[in-house]
Amino acid sequence: MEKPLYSIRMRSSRSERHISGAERLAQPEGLDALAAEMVRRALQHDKGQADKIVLTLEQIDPSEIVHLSLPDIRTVQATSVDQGRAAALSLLAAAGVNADAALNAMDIMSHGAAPDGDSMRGAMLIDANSGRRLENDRYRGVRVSRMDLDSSAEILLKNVLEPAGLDNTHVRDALVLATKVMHAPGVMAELCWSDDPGYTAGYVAASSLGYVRFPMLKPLGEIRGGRSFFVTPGADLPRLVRYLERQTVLVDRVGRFLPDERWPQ
Ligand code: WAQ
Ligand code: MG
Repeated sequence: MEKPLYSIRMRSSRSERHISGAERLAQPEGLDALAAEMVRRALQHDKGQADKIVLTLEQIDPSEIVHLSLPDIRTVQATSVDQGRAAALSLLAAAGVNADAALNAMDIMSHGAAPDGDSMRGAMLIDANSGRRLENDRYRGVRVSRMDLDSSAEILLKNVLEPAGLDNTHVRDALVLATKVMHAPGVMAELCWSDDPGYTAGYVAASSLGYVRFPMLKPLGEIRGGRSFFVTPGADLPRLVRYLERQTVLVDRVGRFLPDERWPQ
């Protein structure tokens, strides 16, 4: 008999404002340590100390797990935020996203994608041709959940990231989320940058490109961040959202870590 597996999720807020979230998978004996780590993260966040922390733990059916490999990790060193964003747009176009749709999504993210001008709690869904927003709730968006690395991939990834000075939860969590998203039925590409004021990096991910990091995709101190999932026109949206929110994904292999690239080339 396989050991049971649990999904553990955290979301934290202050005065009803979203601060942070996290999602992991673990066997029962690993849950208390993960819960403690999540509570610590929520209390020490760059965006302020949470006054409400919600933890959800749910057992998962082990027969429903999909196993995936991490993509190749690339880093594009641009000379400024504007150059980084220009490089990100050119990669999104290379992945098949309409140029106006990509530019519009980037513009919405930089102004705060929620109706009140704040960051959303989850991701926007953007039609990759028309640029139309498809998510039902523009405050929440779609939150990707039920994904993690298995213990051997965890160690392999650490060995890859540590020498590059990138062994932190931002990179780890973003890689796992991007891996799940790039295998989603109907997602062409993803654009992301953090909403944490002290973390300026972001990425473009697509199965044709890998995970392409940009160390400076927003100015230091900026709290507006977000995610855009560019959706293939005609995709089955309920099926896509169900996959993103509910399909259990365990990442059990790592990809390559490629040398830095420069932009402009
Ligand atoms: N599902 C969907 N959207 C999410 C999720 C999720 N589980 N978690 C966060 N978001 C959205 C939400 O709008 C946040 O405001 C935004 O993404 C940013 O979240 O290689 O740290 O957790 O150096 O702040 C990327 C670069 C870091 C890492 C991303 O995102 C690297 C990051 P954060
Ligand atoms: Mg954040």
